[in-house]
Amino acid sequence: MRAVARLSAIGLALAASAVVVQPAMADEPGGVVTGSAWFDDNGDGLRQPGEAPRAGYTFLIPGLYRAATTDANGNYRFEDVPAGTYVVTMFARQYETVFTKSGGDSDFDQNTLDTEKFTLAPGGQAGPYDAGFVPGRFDTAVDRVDAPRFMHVGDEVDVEVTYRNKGNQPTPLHGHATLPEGLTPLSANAPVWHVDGQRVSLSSVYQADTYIGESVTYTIKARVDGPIRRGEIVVTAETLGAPDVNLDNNVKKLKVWAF
Ligand SMILES: [Ca+2]
Ligand SMILES: [Ca+2]
Repeated sequence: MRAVARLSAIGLALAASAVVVQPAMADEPGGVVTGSAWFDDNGDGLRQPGEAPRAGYTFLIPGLYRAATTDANGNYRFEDVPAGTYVVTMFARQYETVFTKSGGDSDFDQNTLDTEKFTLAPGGQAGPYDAGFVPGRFDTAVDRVDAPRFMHVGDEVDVEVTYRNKGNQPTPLHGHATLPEGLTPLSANAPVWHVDGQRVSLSSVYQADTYIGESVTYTIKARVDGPIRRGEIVVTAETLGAPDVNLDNNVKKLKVWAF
């Protein structure tokens, strides 16, 4: 399992801006980059007849600091683009509508939100880089809670919590773990964590995303301060700023004993 925090779209746009843009010579003609946006009704990554264009979607070429918005027919167009190597990406991160799967008619990666890199010759043409959209679906889950089931007073133990991104877009992973009386949380290895009594908040750092299907595991260090009889470790997953479409996988519990 990879537990990787990645930059958000904004971070990616800034990182991509480090790509060197060859300035056009005065007599070099500019190039054109085109594409379109549509709504992928059946979510198959292919554009069937009847799947409607999307107007008003704005795309960005990060190294150029230039944006283009789709017209009523769903088409966007960058003109006078100097020769160079680029990607096209979303201008601003969206959550309500996200990219459909790529590899068919949609050229934008669901996780990086970028097209593949392409090189534009002087006066050249690139594209069309087409973007299919589907409704955004946030689904974070508690995949696993692990700790010694039988502990001894005085032990220091690890409580491992694994969260997984089961939605259709990159997202930070957050949650809480509440330990039973007798098991005192000391610290956690999450990028952002906080202990409040028996409750530990766990979070990937602000705007760090976990890719679709990926998981992160956080380890809580705890000390057994007293006997525990059928105590429960309760772990919850939470989304930030968007409803989770499946709440059934947001809680996991583990029974523990200490003597
Ligand atoms: Ca389709
Ligand atoms: Ca969920």
